[in-house]
Amino acid sequence: MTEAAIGLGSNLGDRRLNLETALRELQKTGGIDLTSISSIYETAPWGETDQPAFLNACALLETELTPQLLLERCLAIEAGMGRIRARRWGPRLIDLDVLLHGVSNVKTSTLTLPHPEIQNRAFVLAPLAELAPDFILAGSTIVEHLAHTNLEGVVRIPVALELAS
Ligand code: PH2
Ligand code: MG
Ligand code: MG
Repeated sequence: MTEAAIGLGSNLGDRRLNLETALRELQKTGGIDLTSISSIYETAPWGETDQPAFLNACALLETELTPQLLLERCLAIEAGMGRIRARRWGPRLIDLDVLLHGVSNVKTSTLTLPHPEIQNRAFVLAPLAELAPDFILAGSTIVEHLAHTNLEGVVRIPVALELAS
């Protein structure tokens, strides 16, 4: 079993329900055991700023799946929930990004691990710092990266994600 981290985001529809549905789908997957879920953060859109605010969160899981199979499962959950891929960085019902898979370093045409943008994105660092504060990425821990990040527009929501259906 390998510990992996997933980043979740939604800025269309019932955003919290979308995050919860995706987490339930992950949990139902053979070879995946969710172990912890971060707080939810409401975050200003990054990249393309003319779109609704996101809810972001992170989850840790224990998995028997390879990085590629975990990615494929995430993409299948997104598609099953009705995500339509329109613009890069545009609005989305659900986005599931594989952030970390143990200490794997992967670089294929479809997947790079660790996710190359973790340390540049406050909406990933804030939730991930709750779950993996001491994980070292590019020579610094997640909390150290977070300390050097502008947290403007990143607000922790004091309501936990609910997995029970
Ligand atoms: N995801 C994007 C583009 N911009 N901005 C925020 N705040 N949160 C996201 O999850 C996000 C984004 C593309 O995946
Ligand atoms: Mg993303
Ligand atoms: Mg994605």
